[in-house]
Amino acid sequence: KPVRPVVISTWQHGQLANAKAWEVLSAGGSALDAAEAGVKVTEADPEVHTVGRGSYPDRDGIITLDACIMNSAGDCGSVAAVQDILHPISLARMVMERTPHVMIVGQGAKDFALTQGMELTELSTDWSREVYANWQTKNPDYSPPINVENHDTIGLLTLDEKGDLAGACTTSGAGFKYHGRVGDSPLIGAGLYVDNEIGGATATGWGEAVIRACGCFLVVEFMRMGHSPTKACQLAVERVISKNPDWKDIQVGFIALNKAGATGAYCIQSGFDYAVKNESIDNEMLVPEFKIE
Ligand code: SD4
Repeated sequence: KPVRPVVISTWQHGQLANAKAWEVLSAGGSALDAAEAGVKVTEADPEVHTVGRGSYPDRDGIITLDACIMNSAGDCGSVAAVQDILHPISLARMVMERTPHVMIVGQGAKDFALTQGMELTELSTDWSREVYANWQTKNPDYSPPINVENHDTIGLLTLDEKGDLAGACTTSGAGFKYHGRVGDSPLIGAGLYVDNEIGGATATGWGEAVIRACGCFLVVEFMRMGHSPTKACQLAVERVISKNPDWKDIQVGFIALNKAGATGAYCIQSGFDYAVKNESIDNEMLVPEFKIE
């Protein structure tokens, strides 16, 4: 009998992404198509300043994007530090489906996009130019911003009516990062991981801390050991904490979805929320448990 579909995604912008993903799932679409369609909404929205067009630039004033995608067969595709591409998630899917590779970065990713018929898009907006000008005057000596507001990735996980799982993750990364810096979000196992036998997980927050712990792979492995999605996210956050002495100054959050359709999340500190849409939760914002106030 058909499985009840589920969509879960990070932050407030997850609601619009979930609505789109749900449309795809309700029409019998695949988890993969739903995940891609969902996060494309966020990528195209210039009001979301941490994903796609109209994002925070890097410290050279350039918007560079990271994204990855994974399907139920365990295939994955990823792009990092890519410029002038409106939908890095679709480009990541093309890497997965049309090349023998998993990850293509920088100029190579942009060149590949052009060969696949994608067009270049101006990603800067008046807002992103202004925020950069302000940042330059206030930060003559650069130091990376540690916490929260300027890095709200969208990670989205789907379960379709066939019972297959998929996930997508896309971001402009940490605001005012070094040019060429790559975070966790396009790294399979760090910012996203899906194992169709077990479940999927995706991350948000300070990517360097997530990478050190192989965060999302770890969440899935904890689910494999029998833990609930919430408990698995908690255990992974505890691992992140143990590997990052500065953990009190950073945010890291995980969300997870298991094969049975159960969802959960956990984060280091308050301030993170996520959106769930399934047969009983109508795209509500939920607040995970966290380690410290
Ligand atoms: C990064 N993890 O590039 C991303 C940013 C993010 O919520 O998730 N923000 O480090």
